[in-house]
Amino acid sequence: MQTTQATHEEYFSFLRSVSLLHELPEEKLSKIVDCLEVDYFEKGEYIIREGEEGNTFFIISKGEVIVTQKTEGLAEPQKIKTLGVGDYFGEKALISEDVRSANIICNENDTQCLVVDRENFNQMVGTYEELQAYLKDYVRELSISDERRNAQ
Ligand code: WNU
Repeated sequence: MQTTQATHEEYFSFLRSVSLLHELPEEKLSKIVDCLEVDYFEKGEYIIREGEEGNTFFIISKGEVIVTQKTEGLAEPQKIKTLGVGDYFGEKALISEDVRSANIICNENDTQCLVVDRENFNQMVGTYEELQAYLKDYVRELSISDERRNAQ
């Protein structure tokens, strides 16, 4: 997407407020804004489906989503958390080079996500060691909590 100056600044200052990206230099953040897509979702829509391949990372800029996951012995995927503005998701499939490990379902009409593709995600994370280490640790913790929960 080609962002106009006004929206560029809007997304730039929003990304600045996302704790994960706080330490990134301005120039880098500005590049991320240049290569973002903005996606809109309605309540009940699946943004990510467990088991599917995925190549994108999402940051919630408006609204709310829920995270659900298949659990051994239970017919319905179980709700594991709610995410809101400034939260992000979809990093695990990119970092572990695996399929999506949970469902992400829109929980509020007019939810907006900023979407970064794999190539730009790798550039954002790959050149920033601390960010990479932080996300890798986080992803490792997610796998552990999946096991505890008997996720399938
Ligand atoms: C969880 N287990 C699994 C969340 C978001 C970002 C961070 C937690 Cl750094 P994906 C499905 C996405 C997955 C994660 C997200 O769902 N997720 C979880 C869990 O307990 N995934 N397996 N909690 S919210 C969250 C930490 O982003 O990435 O690409 O797609 O597998």
